Amino acid sequence: MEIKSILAAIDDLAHFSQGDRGVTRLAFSDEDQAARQYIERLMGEAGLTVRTDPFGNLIGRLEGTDPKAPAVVTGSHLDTVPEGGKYDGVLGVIGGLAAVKRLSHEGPLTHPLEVVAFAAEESSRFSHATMGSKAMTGTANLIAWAKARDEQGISLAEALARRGIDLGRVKEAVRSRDEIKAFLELHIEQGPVLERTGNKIGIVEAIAAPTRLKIIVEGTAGHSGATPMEARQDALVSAAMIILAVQEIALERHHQGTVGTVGVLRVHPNAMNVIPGRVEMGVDIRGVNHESIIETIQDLKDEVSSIADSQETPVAIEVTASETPVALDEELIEICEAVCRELDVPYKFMNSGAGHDAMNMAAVVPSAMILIPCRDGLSHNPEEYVDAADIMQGIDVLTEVLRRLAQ
Ligand code: HGY
Ligand code: MN
Ligand code: MN
Repeated sequence: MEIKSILAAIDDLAHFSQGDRGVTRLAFSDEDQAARQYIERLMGEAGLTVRTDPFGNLIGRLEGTDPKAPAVVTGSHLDTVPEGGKYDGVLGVIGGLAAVKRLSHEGPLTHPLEVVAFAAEESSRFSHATMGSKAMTGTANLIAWAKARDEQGISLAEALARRGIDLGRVKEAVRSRDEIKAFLELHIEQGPVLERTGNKIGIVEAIAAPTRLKIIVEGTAGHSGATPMEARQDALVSAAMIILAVQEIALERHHQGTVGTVGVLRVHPNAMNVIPGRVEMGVDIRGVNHESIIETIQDLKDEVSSIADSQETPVAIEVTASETPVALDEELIEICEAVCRELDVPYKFMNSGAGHDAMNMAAVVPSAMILIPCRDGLSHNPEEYVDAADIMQGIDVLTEVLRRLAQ
């Protein structure tokens, strides 16, 4: 029975993970490689021809009756955040494959169908998000990628070389816009809206894009016991004030859909008896209202400089990513809506707070996203969970939309 094999595949993939809490399958890790090989096998068994592009994107293809017709593409990613869930990204790859398999049993459609497992969608390892789809759409930041290193100091180039991929050839992964007719991504919502409103499908109108900052606070390391309180430049105290400022400033703009998070905090030398001399923070600001994001960043810069002055701890701010929110394709959105209506599936138009490969694909080809609810809106968390019935409903809608686009 189809749902059984889909759930089994999701569970199998969850075993390709490091550690014992949730799923940890970082980009180009051994676990990621094992997951890709697993998907490659499933694609082959489904009768797709499989290739890996010059950046490591895995592409399964089912020919149509017209070999010159542009492909209708679906897919998502297999890599995860540390201690993440087992559905983020995986649902779009397994669900996309299930949809194409269903269509393959009905006989060939005009357009070829493709299922893509994009490489390195999560920024967790190399601090750059959605790298595979950026490589495919020619929007890779090659200068920044050449400098990218993970926590262990392994460069992106080395990590790729271990997989037989040459970073110097990433440009060869670019696909021309006439190769692809449309891109559709099935994904879990990663937030609480669908569950709260009792809808089963989210039709995405716009995808929030991240603006990311690296903030470095320079204090003065000192003896925690012998240094009087009034004689300190404690970098972590300043950092704590900045963290609260991020929250307050983002809360003021919450009504515009802007959110702010400090997800990375590195304290040096991180010793109990040393006043922190230096702190590095990673700040993630998201939203679909570009104006609001710009104002949020400006307010934060003003607040940081006054904290730096009052605490006598100089602060440097580096913008490490500044992507613009993306509106998805109106025609595809209409098709998704028509299919939901015909299948009598309760749906809601919404924005995606999370970033996705569809953001980059939308720059080149008509793209759309359909979301399914996740329990309590939890994601990037070992407790991430979606109902089997919701998975099947998402695949039903995806299959029907793909059919209409490919026939
Ligand atoms: O960070 C994100 O939005 C997603 O997990 N790629
Ligand atoms: Mn994610
Ligand atoms: Mn994802």
